[in-house]
Amino acid sequence: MTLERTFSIIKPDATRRNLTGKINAKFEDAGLRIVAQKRILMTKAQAGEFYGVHKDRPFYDELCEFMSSGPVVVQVLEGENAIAKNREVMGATNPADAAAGTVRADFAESVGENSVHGSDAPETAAVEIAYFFAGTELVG
Ligand code: DAT
Ligand code: MG
Repeated sequence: MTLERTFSIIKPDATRRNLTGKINAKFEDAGLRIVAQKRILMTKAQAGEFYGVHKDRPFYDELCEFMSSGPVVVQVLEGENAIAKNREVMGATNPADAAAGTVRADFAESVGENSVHGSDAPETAAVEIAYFFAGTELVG
């Protein structure tokens, strides 16, 4: 069995509604282990750097504003095929398209305020984990 790690964020719309536990239960029920986790407040500049890949998209400013509008929970999830599995549990970006039972179908408020972030590939997972966590903070 090969364990993989992915990076996840529980976004401000979800922490505001006290949904951290309910979202974590979905991750754990799917076989993902939370091997690191902390609640932080991102600055707009930090959100901008994190989402730099989207800097030319029309929603970039709104996204950075939103991601720094309240506390987020940054976390590292570990499991078999963790990246794909987490994307499955998250559901589609737009909650209107998200499959029943996914985090976004159950909790997201809109395409912008969609409750969770999850890495989309091994390379981005590695960069995103290192952006928020030191190796010593990950306890498998
Ligand atoms: P995902 O979060 O599913 O990986 P993404 O990487 O394409 O989606 O976009 C990053 C975030 O940007 C997304 O979670 C919410 C926001 N976003 C994407 N498309 C948007 C849109 N059309 N309008 C507003 N916000 C959007
Ligand atoms: Mg993405």
